[in-house]
Amino acid sequence: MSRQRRVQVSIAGLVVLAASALFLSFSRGTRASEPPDRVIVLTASKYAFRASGEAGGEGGAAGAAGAVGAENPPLRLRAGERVRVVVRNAEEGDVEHNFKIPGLGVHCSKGIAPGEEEAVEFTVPKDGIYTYTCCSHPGMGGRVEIEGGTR
Ligand SMILES: [Cu+2]
Repeated sequence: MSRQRRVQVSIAGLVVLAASALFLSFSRGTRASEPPDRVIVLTASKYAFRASGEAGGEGGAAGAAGAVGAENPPLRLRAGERVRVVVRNAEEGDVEHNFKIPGLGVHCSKGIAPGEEEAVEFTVPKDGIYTYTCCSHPGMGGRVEIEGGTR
């Protein structure tokens, strides 16, 4: 092996090492973000939210995963849990929706176009009654209730 060839081989080795280090740091970063305790899918159509997933509570949001429940159901959550809400826009017309929970750090983002979705995450506080709404259509939305809360 000539000296030049050896230099080329070690450069290739360095590139591979750097690439794997980069890959490892990325995958570690992904693992570090903990999965939420609960995932709720809110589907917006006909100017109302409907829930599927583990939104909890009888008479509230859909009990069984995948079932579609009442319009603008209360979201019954447990104090301290990490919740991910996926908001899907299923309007047939050209209507954008949006999502916020004042008081829980979930602010309006850009509009969600029909066929698109957006996810938000928050940690449920110890108590309180909050409301979720569409930012553009205040009539869309319901209560966020905290089980085991002090009020
Ligand atoms: Cu809306």
